Amino acid sequence: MSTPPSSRSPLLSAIAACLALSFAASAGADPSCESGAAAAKLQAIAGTEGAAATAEAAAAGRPGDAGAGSARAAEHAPGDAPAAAATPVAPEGMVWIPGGEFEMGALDDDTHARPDERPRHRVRVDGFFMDATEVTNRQFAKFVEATGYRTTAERRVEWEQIKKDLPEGTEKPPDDAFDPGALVFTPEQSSGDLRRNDWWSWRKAADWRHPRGPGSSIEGMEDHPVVDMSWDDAQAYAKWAGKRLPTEAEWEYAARGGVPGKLQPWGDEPPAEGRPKANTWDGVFPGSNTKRDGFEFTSPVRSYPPNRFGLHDMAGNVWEWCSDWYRFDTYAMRADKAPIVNPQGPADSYDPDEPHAAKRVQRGGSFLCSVSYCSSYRSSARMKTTPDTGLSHTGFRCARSLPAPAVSPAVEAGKPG
Ligand SMILES: [Ca+2]
Repeated sequence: MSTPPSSRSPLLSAIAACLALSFAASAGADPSCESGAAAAKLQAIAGTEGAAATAEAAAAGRPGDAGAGSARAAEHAPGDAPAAAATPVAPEGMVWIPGGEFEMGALDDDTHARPDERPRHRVRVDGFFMDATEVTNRQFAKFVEATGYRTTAERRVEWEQIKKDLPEGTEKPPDDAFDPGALVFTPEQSSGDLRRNDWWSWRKAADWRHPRGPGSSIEGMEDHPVVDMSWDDAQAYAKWAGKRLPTEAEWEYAARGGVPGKLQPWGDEPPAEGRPKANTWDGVFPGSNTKRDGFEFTSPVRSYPPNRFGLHDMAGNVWEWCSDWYRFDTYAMRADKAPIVNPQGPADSYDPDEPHAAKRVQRGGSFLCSVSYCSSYRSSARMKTTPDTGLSHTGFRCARSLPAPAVSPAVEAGKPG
């Protein structure tokens, strides 16, 4: 059974390391493999305007079994609803996700689920388009080439932005602590103590082109997901591409692929059994990786079979940003209002683990998720991270709504046909 990861934001971690700070909120917390979230913050500091970064831990959940009986019976196969309508033609690289209703959140007998994944509740989403894969280095490079965009990790961190996520009275670190950079996964430097979340290192000049820091590159990795993405970076790309980030509800609905009551997008079989189904951490995290799934770090998108909606890597590879603010009690607030229709997330953010930091939701887990630790490749697992945080296991994919129905000028003006 995994404990709730409560990773400190990367930026905060870096500052803490620099100042030998010890944040009470993080003490004793079990940073998940994704605690890279902490690293994310560092990155965030380095870059984005505005947001204070913090990254966190993920939660895992299993849609599952327990109330499974009733849950399964109650759920509509996604796709049922709009099935009668013609399937819209998806833009290149996207698939149509038919609207429907589903049970969002962890199943009753999910022993890995964290409190923020409950209670499970009914949600309805309209149909939408979703990228079949995570956004790749090739795709992101086109965006940067066209716009000259500089990512959060490529910008110097602004103290005024980061300090609002820190305990009051925190001293300003030396100037060089604000140089551009990002948190990089460095398992070789970890003590192996899962409570310490010490497998992330702040590397100056680490960014999406240099995911492992200076000297590394993405040459030959054009079809891998772009990483070190802050929420702000993801938003900028989506806007340029004429798309948007998916809501958290859309994301989970899409990940389940229209199959209710399953733990992961591919079903209930553990990732370590049967043929490889996703890029997760094989072995004992973070000390050894058997590469059973073929990869130690990121993998080219489409390396594993898609789910029933045609979506790849909805579990593992890289974490994916959603548009929603994160609150630990989002589901609790919905409990008596089901079914919730097209939820956009709460109006603000609150994470008891880091109450100063406003965070956005991430989903899907990454290549760092192991069954022995965070198991966030499960479809109900939630992660929370400050929007200016990007880590070497964090990327995104985009969604798009159907265009608004065309309205005849005559009708709009109230004129007779
Ligand atoms: Ca993913």
